[in-house]
Order: sequence, then structure tokens, then C-alpha cells
Amino acid sequence: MSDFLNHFRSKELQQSTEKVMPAVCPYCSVQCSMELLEQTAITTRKFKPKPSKNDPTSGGRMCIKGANAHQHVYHQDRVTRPMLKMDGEFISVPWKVAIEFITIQFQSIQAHDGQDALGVYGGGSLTNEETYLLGKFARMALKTKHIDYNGRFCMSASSLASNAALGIDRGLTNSLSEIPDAKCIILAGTNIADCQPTIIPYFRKAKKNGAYIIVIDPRETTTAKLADLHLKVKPGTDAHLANGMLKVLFDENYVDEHFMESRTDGYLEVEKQVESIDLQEISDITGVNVDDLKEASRQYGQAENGFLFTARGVEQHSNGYENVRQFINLVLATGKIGRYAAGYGSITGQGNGQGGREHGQKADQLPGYRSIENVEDRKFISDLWGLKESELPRKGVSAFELIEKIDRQEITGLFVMGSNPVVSNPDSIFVEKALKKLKYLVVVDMFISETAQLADLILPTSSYLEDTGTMTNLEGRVVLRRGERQPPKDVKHDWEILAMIASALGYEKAFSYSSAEDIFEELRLATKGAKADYSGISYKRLDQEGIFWPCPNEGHPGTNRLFDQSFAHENERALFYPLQGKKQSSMTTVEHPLLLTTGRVMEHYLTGVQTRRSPDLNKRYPEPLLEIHPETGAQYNISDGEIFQLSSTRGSMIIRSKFTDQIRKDTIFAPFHWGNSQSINRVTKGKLDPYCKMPEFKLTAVSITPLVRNSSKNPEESVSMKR
Ligand SMILES: Nc1nc2c(c(=O)[nH]1)N[C@H]1C(S)=C(S)[C@@H](COP(=O)(O)OP(=O)(O)OC[C@H]3O[C@@H](n4cnc5c(=O)[nH]c(N)nc54)[C@H](O)[C@@H]3O)O[C@H]1N2
Ligand SMILES: Nc1nc2c(c(=O)[nH]1)N[C@H]1C(S)=C(S)[C@@H](COP(=O)(O)OP(=O)(O)OC[C@H]3O[C@@H](n4cnc5c(=O)[nH]c(N)nc54)[C@H](O)[C@@H]3O)O[C@H]1N2
Ligand code: SF4
Ligand SMILES: [Mo]
Repeated sequence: MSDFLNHFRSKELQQSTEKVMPAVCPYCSVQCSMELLEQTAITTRKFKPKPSKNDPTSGGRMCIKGANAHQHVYHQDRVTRPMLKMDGEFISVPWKVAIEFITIQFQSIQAHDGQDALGVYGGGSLTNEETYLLGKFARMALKTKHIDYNGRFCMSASSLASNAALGIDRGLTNSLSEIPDAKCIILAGTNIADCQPTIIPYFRKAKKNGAYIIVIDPRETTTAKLADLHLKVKPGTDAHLANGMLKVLFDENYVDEHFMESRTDGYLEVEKQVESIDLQEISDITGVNVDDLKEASRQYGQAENGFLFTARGVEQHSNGYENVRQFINLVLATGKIGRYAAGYGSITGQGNGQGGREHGQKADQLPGYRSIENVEDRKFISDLWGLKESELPRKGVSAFELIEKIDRQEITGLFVMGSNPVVSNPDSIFVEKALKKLKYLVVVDMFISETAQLADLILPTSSYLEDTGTMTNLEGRVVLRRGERQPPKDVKHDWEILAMIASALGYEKAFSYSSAEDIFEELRLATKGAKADYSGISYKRLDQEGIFWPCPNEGHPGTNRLFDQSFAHENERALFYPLQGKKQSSMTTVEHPLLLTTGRVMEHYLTGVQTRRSPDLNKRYPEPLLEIHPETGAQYNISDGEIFQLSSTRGSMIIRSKFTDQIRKDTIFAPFHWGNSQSINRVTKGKLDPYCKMPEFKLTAVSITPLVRNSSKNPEESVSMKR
């Protein structure tokens, strides 16, 4: 027996192979680079991921999501052939048949319902090349104006605010390497420790060097544990909080008069607006006491330099645009921008959250951050694509408005690439109903996501280990991901799929690319002279190191820091914005007395389609948990670990409670990484910011009712815990 085993083992050893693949994590905006060692023997396959030491952004680190990302690539659930729905069942079909079905269906929809009856829905996980091509595909091959993407739910508030205030929208104005030298850092609605874990050391270093850190969040997150001062703000009141802080800066003369006069407009108006503010009233609205508010303002005001960062906590509101503008006011009033260790940043979310919003999958935008309503921009791009300017569609509508149009049957065919809208949109019961009205739904994915389940046709795409392309990380640094793993035989890259369909629709020449690099070369031309200018960046340069845009020529080093000399508006000045919003009225009702805010946990990514298929991640956090203060739980007869129903005016879902005293008593928090009855977006509502069309993910009035009484708990106990 042992002879046999020895023989077997030596045979295993002989036949084992080792392969090292370069990889860039498919998840968040840090885009940590790594090497994945794959060891294969007769009966086993092992993986060893190792972070790349010389990655200037991650600093040679990776988090648990990155370390386990490969697990979804090798998962048995991967879609490996085109899948056509016949009588309610998916059957696999050859590519030729799949492409024929799409062409026939899309052409028939446009013939019956009009040119704009086709919608395209993209995502921030796509590479820059694929983002660019998806925009070209929608406008040129499908000739529809209806294209938008999931970044609408992610970056739209800060991107509009940055454009309006500073004239350009690049996530961070400075590189992360400057953070350790900052003297004061404000982190507003950003939970970096869970969402971009590998960049936390920059903040730790800053703290060690004496920085004062202020966190603004209704929860005491792992990020908040870094803070010298934590403002436990009531959700939805950030604009007032920032406005109150601005008053203190003016009243106590922490403002930089010289900077405001020489480099900004609108400060006199803002100064006047804050005169009438009563700080006690701000405190009543925000739940932050006046002393803490003053302390935060003084610390930020007196520091010689510093950073202010925002993320989805302040941005995902129906006044998200206004929230961000109010925070940018603080940066401008103190002149903390446009120099070393001083700046603003909206921490981008998805792997290509930044590039995804620059190259044309947004309803109003053409590549390079050009505007689809600007005649010169339209001419530039139509010339490049070989179209007449008049043939280029005009601007369409935002992501959630696309769904509303589908519901009204103004859009009857949809092409989804890189998103799972049934789980990630607000008011998801409505969204699912709307998508069921479509005449034809095509979903390009690696898995049968909740959205793909509704599709008429699923097209299998390659994963991050297989697909080469560039991504633009949270710093605005363009990085090259080399995908060296061979995809499964019948799986194609997103760009190949777009090219195949476009060719079948008669645009073979305009979509005849032989590689991602080929597309990048066209993207360089498309962005030349534009705000997000990539024309000086090449694969050859990127193989050496990542490059910050704008980069207008091959000899240009890239722009690590923005606004040193001037802002990007025509008059070179930044712009203040007085608070427009009225005092918040009470957001809860008798039927729905609690404030729900939503977000993320470290172990899962977005709608969880990939991370729920990583056994090691799923094991750590297998189901959604609702964070609730023990006193609030007692008040509503909920015990710790109990399953209950969470309801709003829109719908209800099922979730288990997790008691924590690190959250405000009037607020509960849930992650959104699960689908079906566990999807938190069944209760959120489709109320949109009027300017940027961001939904209000971070504020819903809800009620909680126990589903099943936990028999091991004495009901008397929970009654006696009531206040
Ligand atoms: N582990 C993990 N990492 C991720 C992702 C993921 O799904 N999982 N997703 C990526 C993506 S796409 C994105 S966009 C980013 C998101 O990154 P973040 O924006 O940092 O993440 P969130 O958890 O959505 O929200 C951040 C914080 O906002 C707080 N908050 C809620 N409401 C309010 C409010 O009204 N005011 C204030 N001031 N704070 C509030 C929440 O308590 C939460 O701690 O993360 C990226 N990284
Ligand atoms: N309640 C609540 N809802 C939210 C948020 C919140 O904080 N709270 N946050 C919002 C934010 S910030 C975001 S970014 C959205 C994101 O939400 P979604 O757009 O739904 O994002 P993902 O879950 O990443 O969905 C991506 C889908 O595309 C697939 N995919 C991944 N990579 C690729 C690729 O390269 N090509 C193709 N074709 N497919 C790919 C995945 O398998 C998955 O099915 O959710 C938003 N929804
Ligand atoms: S999830 Fe983000 S921080 Fe974690 S390894 Fe991936 S890119 Fe890096
Ligand atoms: Mo996001």
C-alpha cells in the first residue's frame, strides 16, 4: 500500500506544474497588483497569491478580497458558452447563433419601437478600452442615445461637484504618497478600512507624523477608530454639518483670504450665507454637538496643510451633489488644495470607477470627458469614428431613468455589460418588474447573476486573470492589467463581443481590432486635447509604471498633482457654492420610525456575484447582517442574532440583526451584497438627486418586525429590555 502511495506521490510530483500569472485585483479602486502562483498536480490545484512589492499605490499590500479573487474565476458556476433562453430554460448555443439572435431582435425592436428603444447599461469594472468601445458601440453601431452605467450610483455626485467647483473631475487631486505629510485629514462618509484596506497605512503614517484625523460617519467604523475626533452625524445631514463648519472657519478667521481672493469666485456670497447660521440649530439637525463641530473646524482651519476626502456616505443622497459642494467649500476657504499634502478627493469605488466615467459610457459624455452636447467635442469624435456630426446621438438619461423608461416601455431592448442592476438599483422590486417587460434582454457576464436570470441571452465573458486592458485607479493613475490566463474555450473578452455584434450590424471596419492595445491606441486619439487626456500614455510606458492623467504627449511624465497653478475652469478659478437646501424635515414616520443607511463589509464586493462564489470570503460573512444599537433593538422587541423583516414604503426584505453600540441609536445599517429576499435594495427608494441623478441609497425610513421568535430566548427578557 505504502509503495503504491509513494509511487503515486512521485508521479504527482513529476506531473505537477507551476505557473505564475501577473494579476491586478478585479475589485476596488486601489487596483492592487499581484502575482498568482498556480500549482497543478494530478488531483490538486493550489493557488498562492503574492502582492507585488513595487506597486506604488498599494505599497506592496493586498486585502482578503484580492487574495481570494481567483476563486471565482475557477468556480464551476462560470458561464462558458452563450446561453439562450428557450421556454424558460437556458440552453447553450454557438456564438454564431447567439449573434444572429441579437441582430434580429435588436433590428426588429428598432424597426418597431424606434432608434432609441435600445438601451445599453455598462459598468465600472470594465477596462478603459471596453468602456470606450461600449460608448462607440451604443452610439455608432446601435445608434441609440440611451447608454448609462452603474457609476451613476457611485460617482455621479462628486464628479458633478468636482467639475462644477474645480473644473475637472479626477478622484484625488494629489497622489496618495503625500498623505503621510498632511497635518489634518477629514474623512467624510468613507470607510477606507473596509473598502480600500490597503491604503490605510498612508493614514496611519500621517497619524504617526502628528496628523489630526476627523471621521464623519453615523457608525464608529474601523476607519473611525483611527480618528482623533469622530462626528457621529445623523444620516442625510452632511451639507448642514459642512456649512456649520464653514461658519466657524469664517467667524474665527481660519480662512485663507489671499487664496480665496486670488484663486476662487463666489466666496463673498458664501460668507454672507453663513452669517445667519445658528450653530445650535446645526447641532440639532446633525446630531453633532457644537463643541465637536467647532473643534473639527479649528483643527482643519489651523493646520498648515491637509486633505478632505468624501465617499458614498455623503454622496449617495438625493442632495449628494450639494453635500459634496459644501465639503469642497471647506477646502477652498482654507486654501488646502493645489500644493503638496493639500487637496480634495472623492475616493472612487470600482476597479475602474475613475476611467469608467471618462470614456463615454455616461449618458452625456464622449471619450476623454468630452461633452456629447458640445459641438466641437461632437465633431472631434464623429470625425474620428467616420460619422457625420448629425449622426451622433445626443445625450440620454441616467441609469435609474433608463429603468423607468423600460417600465414605461419606451425602451424595449437592453444590453447589460458589467452590472447587476436587479440587485444594485434602488427600489429593486420595481426594477425587476420593469426588466421583465423588456422584449429582449442581453446580459454579458461571467455568471448567471440575478439580472442574467431574467435575460433572453447570456454571453460569457473573460475574467480579470484573462482580460488585458487599462484601469484608472483612485489616484487617477492609469495602470495596465495583463491577463495571461487563457479563458475557457468559448468565452470571449467584452471587447471581442462588442466587435462581433457591431460587425454583424454592418460596422465591421469601425470595430476591427486585433487586441485591447489596438483599442487603446484609438482611445489615445479620442482623448487628445480633452480634459482626461490619455494621448501620451502607451502600453509600452505602462509596462514600466502607471501614469497619472492628464498626459498630453509621450514625453510628459503625467500629472500627479492637479491645480498647482490654476483650476480647470476657463477663468482658472474655483467656485464656491452657498447652501441651497432647506432645513431637513424629519425623515422618519410613525409607520417607519428608523433611519436605514446601507453600504459595505470588507468580505464582499458590490452585489456579491463574484465574492459570494469565493468560498473563503463567503465563509467569513455568509449572510447580510443588520447593525442595530442594543437599546434600539430592545425598543423594537428585537434580539441579537434574530431574523426579521425590514420594510419601507417600497418593499421588504429578510435580515438577521447584529447588535452593536457603535452606531447611532436612530440609525441602522445593512450591506447590499445579497440578492433576492436578502437584497436591501428591495426597501430603498428611487428618489434621485435632481442634478446628478444619484439615488438615495443612504437614507430610507424603515420599520422592523420579528419574523420568527428565537425560541431559545425568553420573550420576557426582550420585553424587560424595553425602555
Ligand atoms: N469590501 C468592499 N470594498 C469596496 C466595495 C465593496 O462592495 N466591498 N465597493 C467599492 C465601491 S464600488 C465603492 S463605491 C466604495 C465605497 O466606499 P465607501 O463609500 O467608503 O463605502 P460605504 O460602506 O458605502 O459607505 C461609507 C460610510 O458611509 C457611512 N454613511 C452612511 N450614511 C452616511 C451619511 O449620511 N453621512 C455620512 N457622513 N456617512 C454616512 C456608512 O456608515 C459607511 O461607513 O467601496 C469600494 N470598495
Ligand atoms: N443599497 C445600496 N445600493 C448600492 C450601493 C450602496 O451603497 N447601497 N452602491 C452602489 C454602487 S457605489 C455601485 S458601484 C453599484 C454597483 O453595482 P453593480 O453594477 O450591480 O456592480 P457589480 O455587483 O459589480 O455587478 C457587476 C456584474 O458584472 C459582472 N462582471 C464583473 N466584471 C465584469 C467584466 O469585466 N465584464 C462583464 N461583462 N461583467 C463583469 C459581475 O459578475 C456582476 O454580475 O451598486 C450601487 N448600489
Ligand atoms: S479589494 Fe481593493 S484593496 Fe483589496 S486587494 Fe483588491 S484592489 Fe486591493
Ligand atoms: Mo461604487
